[in-house]
Order: sequence, then structure tokens, then C-alpha cells
Amino acid sequence: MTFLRDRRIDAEAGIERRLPDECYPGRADFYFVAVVVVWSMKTNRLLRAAICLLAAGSLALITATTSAGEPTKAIAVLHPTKGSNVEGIVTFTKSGDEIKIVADITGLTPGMHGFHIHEFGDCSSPDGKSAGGHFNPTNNPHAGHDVAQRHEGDMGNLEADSAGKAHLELTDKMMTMSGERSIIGRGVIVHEKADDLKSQPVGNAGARVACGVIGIAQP
Ligand SMILES: [Cu+2]
Ligand SMILES: [Zn+2]
Repeated sequence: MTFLRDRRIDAEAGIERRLPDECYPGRADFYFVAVVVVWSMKTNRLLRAAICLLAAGSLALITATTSAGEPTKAIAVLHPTKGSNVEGIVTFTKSGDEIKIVADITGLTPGMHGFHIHEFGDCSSPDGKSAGGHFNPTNNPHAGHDVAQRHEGDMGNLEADSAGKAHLELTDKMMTMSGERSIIGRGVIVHEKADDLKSQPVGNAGARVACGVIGIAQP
């Protein structure tokens, strides 16, 4: 029994010796490990450099989009709708948390004319109706510009003089030039009649006599 057990132990020891033999590192194995370590260190350094570059690039991109993301000036060039001679320019200039609106319109009949930002920057239809309804992202009722609860696009009335010219300056705190409520790409409409500032949904201002699209202007 002792002999058998010894042989078994020898056999097991033999097996144990044979199996680890394949795993014993020779000199070449140490060189291999050294090469792998040096290579991985270099790789890590490269990876670190790449990560730093990516981070710096992302940061630069974020900075650039943050500063360039919100335009500071926008402009709409208004063209006459079919049968109209009304045209002009409206600028929107950001100043702090306000937007200053300056409108210079010609070809009007003397008196008041509804003046709004409409939902779509689409002046393709001859009557300007392709610009849709008043721009109203906050789902408020139609009102005058000086009312807190109003369409974002409600700019009240332009008042034309006897020569048919209107000049209007407004300061707005509701409009933005970025995000979901941005006025960029919307339409500007001048109406045939006065906006009564209360009739829903558009102030009963009649036909559309000029239409323009709000675009980003050179600051
Ligand atoms: Cu309108
Ligand atoms: Zn409105």
C-alpha cells in the first residue's frame, strides 16, 4: 500500500511538475513581458495624450458653441405680398437679457398695422399665409406687446405716417435667439389693418401685406 501510495504521489508529483513546466518563464519570457510593459506604458501615454487632446477639443467645441450658439443679432427683410407695396427691414439685437427690435417699413397706408412674428419662416404663398399663425410657443392668448401673457410673436402695431412710413423701436424680454423658443427662422408679418390687441387668435388685423424671414445677422 505504501509503495502504491508513493508511486501515486510520484505520479501526481510528476504530473504537477510536467504541467507547471510549460508555464515556467524562460529568459525570452521576461524579455517578452518587459516589451509588453514598455509597450503598454507607451500606449497608455499615447492614450493619455489622446484623451487630453479629445478633452481639450471638446472643451474648445463647448466654449465655441456656447459663445457662438446664441446669435446676438438677427434680421428680417420684408417683401410685399401680392398686390402690396409694403416692404422694410426689422432687426433684432440682443442686449443682456433683452432684445431690441427696430423696424423700418414703407409703402403702408397711414395709420396702425398689426405687426407680428409668425410661426413659420415661409413667405412662399402670395398672401403670406404660409407663415402660419402667431408664434406662440408658450400657448398664451393673443395680446399687445406690453402684456405679460401674450404670444411671443406679438409686437403690437406699427404706426405709419402720412407718407406710409413706419418706424418702431421695442424692447422685448420674452424673445430668445436660441432653443425651442428661438425667433430665428420664424416669419415677420405686417398686416393691412390695426391689431386690436385682444381679438383671438390674431387681433383681427386683416390681410398680410409684407412677409420676411428672421435670419442670423452679422453682429
Ligand atoms: Cu400677424
Ligand atoms: Zn398674437
